Formats: sequence, structure tokens, C-alpha cells
Amino acid sequence: MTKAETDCCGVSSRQESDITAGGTGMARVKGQRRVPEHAVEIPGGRGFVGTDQTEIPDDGETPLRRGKVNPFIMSATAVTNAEFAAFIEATGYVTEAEKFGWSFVFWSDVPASVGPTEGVLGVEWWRRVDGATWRDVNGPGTAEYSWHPDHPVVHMSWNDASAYAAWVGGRLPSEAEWEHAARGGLGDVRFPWGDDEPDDKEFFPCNIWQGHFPQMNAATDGYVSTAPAKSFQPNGYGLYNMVGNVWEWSADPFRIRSLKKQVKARLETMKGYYLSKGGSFLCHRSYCYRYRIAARSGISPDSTAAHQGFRVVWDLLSDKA
Ligand SMILES: [Cu+2]
Repeated sequence: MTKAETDCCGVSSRQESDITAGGTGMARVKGQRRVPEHAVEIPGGRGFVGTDQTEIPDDGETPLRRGKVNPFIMSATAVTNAEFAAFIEATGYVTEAEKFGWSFVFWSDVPASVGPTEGVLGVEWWRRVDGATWRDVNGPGTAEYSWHPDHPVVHMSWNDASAYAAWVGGRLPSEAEWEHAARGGLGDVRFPWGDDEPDDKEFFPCNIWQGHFPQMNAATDGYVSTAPAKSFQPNGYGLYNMVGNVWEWSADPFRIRSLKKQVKARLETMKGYYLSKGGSFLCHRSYCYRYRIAARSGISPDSTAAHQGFRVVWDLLSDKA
């Protein structure tokens, strides 16, 4: 099994398309605290992580466990294009998709003008597109129709996300914080709204795939690719699109507590990878059931794709500080 085959709707590394990854050259920008108005306070408590009703055991979803989570502040939405543009304008930061000169775009979003592209073994719907960036989302010259200020910023590497988080004086959430926040006070539930399954017909609580993947995108939920960061119903803590829409980076290295030989072997190939949560607009129960809170994905920190974003958390300031 190749790495790509284990990661249905995602690509886990740049190296899979025969590209030699260079240094990441991350430009850390020391920031003041820039907490957006939409940010919400997440209460602390004994948060749930994982599940006992696993769907993809080899991803390390089990067991269900509990641990203390301190209260923190979280952006109510994934970081938007408008917010990221302010960061670029202020700092001149160059994203990794720009440094490498390419990123992964879903096949049906690649414009004809791009010409033939290379795919990724096992996940051929991901095409390597030269010049695809956070602004030219689908490739060179596509910003005019593919870039929307209120949509989540995409083509974000872990290094890009960390640089932005530092600039706003925050950080990426741990898995425990992300799951605790996503549960919105509901406890051991499958989704941010509870346990009801999206059904492709009437119940559309988030932006995922409808139709036959990857050929036919029915977009019955209203969105072919990303939806505005503030769309669908927020969860109990006021957080939007914790699952579906775009994958969100966490601060945690990707680890799996499994003794199975094949899982251990796979982990060996994923050294230095980071954990991503929440699934994306490409997930569907039939082949990539990762829009569940407990679902997980491991990706190399310099990888980028058109469904990878992030959100930021801030520690509460102590009164004495
Ligand atoms: Cu998926």
C-alpha cells in the first residue's frame, strides 16, 4: 500500500509526485495579539478525544479518552482569504506553494488553460498545478473567479499556518483542544451537531461531497468546492465548519498508538508529519469518512492542496500579566 492510498481525499506528501522537497525556510514573524472579532472563548473542562466507535482504525481514532483542557480562545471560522491577505501585505511572507512553484488542485477545478498535469498515484484526482497558490487557487490567472475574500484560505502548509498563527500572536490548536472545541459541549458525539448523518438528500449540515467521487460532483449542499468560512449552522460554541469545507492543521505531530505491524510501518514513512483534522469538501462517507470529529490525517509540514486550511487559537491572558 502506498502512502497515498491510505489518505483517500488527501495527499500526504509532496514527494509522491517525484518532487524533491527542499528546505522550508519558514519566516517566523513575531506578532502582537490580533484576535479577530469573531473569535469565541472555549470553556475548559475534561475534554473528549477520539472515539470507541472507530470507522478508520488505522488512522488512530481509538480509544475514546478524556483529558483536562484549559479554556482558550478560538477563531470562529477557518482563517479567511481576507485575513491571510492582511498578513501577506504586512509581512511580505511567501507561502510554500509559491516557493515550490506548485500545489495540488482537484482535477475538475483545473482550468483547460493549464494543459496536461501529473497526478498522484492512488489519488489521481489530485493534480500538480504549477502556479497554484493561495490566491490563484486553481492555477495561474484563476484568482478572479476562484478567490473569495470570505472563503477559507487554502494551499496552506503547516509551516504557512504556523507563521500566520505567530503573526496574530496565537498558535495552532492541539488535537485535544480542536476536538473539545468541535464537540461544542455535546460530549462524545460523532459530529459538531450531534450524531445525525448527512444523507446526501435533505440533511446538509456541512460542506462535503455529494455524487459519485471523484467523477461527478452533485454539489447538492450548494458548494462545488469551498464554502464561505461562515456558512452552515455554528456548533454549540459558535464555531463554523469544524468539519467539512477545509482540513485544519493542528499543532500536534502525527502519532498513532497502534501495535499493528502495518500501521507501524506506515508511521515510519510519516516521520515529521503533522496532524490535520476536520475533513474537507471532498469527503464522503463512501470513501473518505473523515468529516467526523475523531477522524485524523497525517501530512508533511510542507505539503499544500486546495482543501487545506487552518484556524488559530489564543491562550487566555492572565489578569496578572
Ligand atoms: Cu476526506
